[in-house]
Amino acid sequence: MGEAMTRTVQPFGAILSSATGAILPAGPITERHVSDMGGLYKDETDWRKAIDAGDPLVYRVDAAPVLDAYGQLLFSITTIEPGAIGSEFFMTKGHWHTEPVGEFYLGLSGQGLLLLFDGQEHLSLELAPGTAGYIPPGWAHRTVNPRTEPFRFLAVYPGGAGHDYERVVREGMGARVVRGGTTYHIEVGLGPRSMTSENDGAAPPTK
Ligand code: M6P
Ligand code: ZN
Repeated sequence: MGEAMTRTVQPFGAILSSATGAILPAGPITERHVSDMGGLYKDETDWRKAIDAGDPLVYRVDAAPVLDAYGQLLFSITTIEPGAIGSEFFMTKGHWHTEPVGEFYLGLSGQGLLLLFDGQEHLSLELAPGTAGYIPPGWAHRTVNPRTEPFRFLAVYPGGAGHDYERVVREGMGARVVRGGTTYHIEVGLGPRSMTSENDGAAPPTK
């Protein structure tokens, strides 16, 4: 009685660096290289060439030391390096949550795009320092760096959210971000590798 909840994590303060992406105290760090992105890029030949050319780092996730359990709030900084595979910019794998829970992103440095896909409709939002993106339950999410400097953002999401990466490999994200114009072009299409060209750009950042 009285033991309202098991306290699995003590309260703590943290320092978040928008310059390096580090979180102190540090939790798990995940690095994804080109070779970790199988089945995700439009052009598999270019993807293999990039692996042969040194398999560079695409992004890194610095997580805070919070237990991934129901009731907790996980937070992390993702740093996406500048770069592209063929014409398609460096990006995260992207995932659906396996539980019906949302997520919150806040741009920290550089500028990037948040792609959202509910299985039918896709949306893209620009993220810049001070710009937030809200991801409702049921929307797959991927971030992309179409610029020439690293793109960093903070993510906050509930413990136990679960990450379904396979569905993104199977269904794609409804859109791809490729080189085009002065910055980028958004190619629209449902299948992971069946794309038709459409509109340029995305919603402008709210400054
Ligand atoms: C954000 C969050 C994390 C995610 C990371 C990289 O930090 O959404 O949950 O792991 O981005 O994205 P992905 O897991 O799709 O590779
Ligand atoms: Zn997520």
